[in-house]
Amino acid sequence: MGILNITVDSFSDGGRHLAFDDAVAHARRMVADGADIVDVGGESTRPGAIRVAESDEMQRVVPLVRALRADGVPVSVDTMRASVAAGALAEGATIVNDVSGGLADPDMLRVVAEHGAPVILMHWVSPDDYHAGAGGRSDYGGDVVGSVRDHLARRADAALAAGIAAEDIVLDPGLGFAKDSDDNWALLRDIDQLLDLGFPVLVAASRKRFIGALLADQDGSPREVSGRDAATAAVTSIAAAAGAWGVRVHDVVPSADAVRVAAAWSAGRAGRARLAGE
Ligand code: PMM
Repeated sequence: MGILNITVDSFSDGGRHLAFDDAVAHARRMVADGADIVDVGGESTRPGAIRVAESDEMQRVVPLVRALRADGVPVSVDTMRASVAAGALAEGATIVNDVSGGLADPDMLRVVAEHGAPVILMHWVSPDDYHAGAGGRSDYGGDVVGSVRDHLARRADAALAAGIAAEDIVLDPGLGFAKDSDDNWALLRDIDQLLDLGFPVLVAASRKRFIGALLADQDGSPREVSGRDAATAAVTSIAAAAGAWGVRVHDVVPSADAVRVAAAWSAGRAGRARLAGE
């Protein structure tokens, strides 16, 4: 999944058309580079980000989805708003990616169900539910993996109750959302526990702060964002080998290659098991 974030700046007045064309060209490039789907987002979902007005998000996202679909680009829409999801689905978006897991907008799961669309439900701590953890981290009672797993199981139940088909539900641990580095690495290490819920799992580690922290220099300064893609691809290869359904990344080529490495590696292992009569 290639990331296409449309920021406020890119659509400011004079640059509007240029930014639109750039966005379409970037999406095309990501597909040529090996992305199976392009994730279009018109609102920054970073914790603490100021929310974009609904009409602005619509204006950014819907025409772009229309243009991409006309080009044959498969699209997911990264939104917490049911209205934007509905607008994008009407234009042919294939998947709704809701970082709030259907919690931010009470109409979201119903809208997804009505369209018969797949949904990505991310683990999300609503601003009201922060437990005063340091640095925006939430309190997971010493068991971040169990807490995220149980939360995602409840969100999957809510989606099923809304009428979304089980095979249309994808879960995502929400790396970096109200979590510190240790939390993120624990969730990656124990991805089996999320896979055990029986739904496909999406991993979205690309260029995130915990990758920058891992690669910090001797002074402790995090690696700059532009230097985080090789480590992102390393996460991709391990996640893919562990059975992740997908990865959401900025730089497509290294991760597409990493997925192929993981597939070849796993196929080799399956072949050996067959030869050993396992
Ligand atoms: N992270 C961001 C945006 N959308 N969607 C899903 N499903 N999972 C994520 O972890 C996620 C997301 C924020 O990252 P960005 O600023 O790099 O897009």
